[in-house]
Amino acid sequence: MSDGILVIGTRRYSSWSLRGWLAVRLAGLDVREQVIPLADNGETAAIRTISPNGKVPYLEHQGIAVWESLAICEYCAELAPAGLWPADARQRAYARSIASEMHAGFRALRQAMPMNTGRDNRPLADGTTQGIDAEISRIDGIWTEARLDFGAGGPYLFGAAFGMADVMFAPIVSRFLSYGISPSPESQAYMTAVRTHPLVDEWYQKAAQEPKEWRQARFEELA
Ligand SMILES: N[C@@H](CCC(=O)N[C@@H](CS)C(=O)NCC(=O)O)C(=O)O
Repeated sequence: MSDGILVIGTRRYSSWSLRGWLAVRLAGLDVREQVIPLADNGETAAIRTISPNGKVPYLEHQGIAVWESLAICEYCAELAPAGLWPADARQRAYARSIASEMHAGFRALRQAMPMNTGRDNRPLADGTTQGIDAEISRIDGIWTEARLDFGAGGPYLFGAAFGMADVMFAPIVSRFLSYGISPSPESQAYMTAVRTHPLVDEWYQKAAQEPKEWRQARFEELA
């Protein structure tokens, strides 16, 4: 018997689900997974009956309910045997700040470039706006600064450990790869490290196995 359930949406598109799933897997929680195909209109009825905010990811672990990806990250980090936030206070503050910045922001980019794990290196036909470019530049700045200041021990934002800040930015890496965004050399190396992380790769493989009927024209036909 498992300790609960993690409810996620279509892996191909659900960027927030990817964050929750990575956090749960990194913490090693023994929960079963329920994948609910996302509805075309962004209001999936089945999710609304399960999750208090009507969204995925939604976690129930040992009778405790947690929703909102960042809250799930914090819950998992509390339970993780090795720290999923950096041990150093200054680095931890930076990691939490950028994770919160991600959770609350980058709306123009997220709207224009929805996650689609099946799209590879194909820029938007209409190009990007100033607003999107500013967000790309800020993300590139965050990754570059973290890598240069804190990342010496390994390929991730804070070195060897793939932690919660990486979890929060993993779907952005996916978008940059899908839409052919080329940031700084430091950021590009970081993107490769995230994409090839075993858990991220597992997510991509499972996404590729999802039924074709779950695909949505609004994402697939985005030029
Ligand atoms: N702020 C939420 C956002 C979650 C979210 O928007 N999830 C989307 C899927 S990626 C969702 O459940 N949308 C409702 C739907 O498609 O029915 C979080 O951090 O978890």
